[in-house]
Amino acid sequence: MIDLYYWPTPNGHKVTIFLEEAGLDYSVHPVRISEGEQFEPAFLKISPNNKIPALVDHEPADGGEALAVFESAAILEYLADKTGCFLAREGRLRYEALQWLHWQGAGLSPIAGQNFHFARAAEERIPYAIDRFVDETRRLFGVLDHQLEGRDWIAGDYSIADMACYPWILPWEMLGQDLDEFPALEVWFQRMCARPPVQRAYGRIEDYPVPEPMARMIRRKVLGNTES
Ligand SMILES: N[C@@H](CCC(=O)N[C@@H](CS)C(=O)NCC(=O)O)C(=O)O
Repeated sequence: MIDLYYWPTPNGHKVTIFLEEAGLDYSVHPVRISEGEQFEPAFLKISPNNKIPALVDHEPADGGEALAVFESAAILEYLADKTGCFLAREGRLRYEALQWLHWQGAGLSPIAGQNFHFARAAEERIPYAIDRFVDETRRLFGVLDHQLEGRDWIAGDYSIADMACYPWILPWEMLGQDLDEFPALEVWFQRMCARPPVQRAYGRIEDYPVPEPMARMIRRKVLGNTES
């Protein structure tokens, strides 16, 4: 059994997508990050950087004691290696997927996160910061669009690279972007939205107090709810 420490944010969705795709048994432990639960000592033992997602695997592949893993990219790599799914075990395709996994971990996710913060969450409006992160998000969307030209998935077969990038492409309007400018990215995005495990992962939002603009957007784009 896997214990997942989670809140329905883009970094949280990356892991529920994998768990749903692989059909693994998991139990969700909500960490209310807006209420400071990520700073509780018990959680810090699992995730010392005070962030979700994190997991504890009670049946690790080496048969040893329960194993805790934090950082969404590390979790995806761990689960892929454990199950043998969604990441080549060796060879070039493994490194192709890993480079895009790390590209999103070092670039797309933190830049999009800062974009979201300065454009939508910060109390003070700082045009320089907003412009910087919106422009850099646009550049990164362009890089991924270019990679997807002539490909169904980011790196060979469907992989943890796709699962990791998707949650930060999904809120493109909130990030000041227009997917019409990125045709290959848009087609890939629709391909991701159509996957039932992705829809199951995002269906979890109904059990959480996800703020309305975000919840409406997820219902419309992923869950196919035309009324919201
Ligand atoms: N690099 C980390 C980022 C995780 C992250 O930023 N998590 C946010 C939610 S999306 C969080 O837990 N924030 C709480 C805090 O910073 O105190 C990962 O990919 O797992």
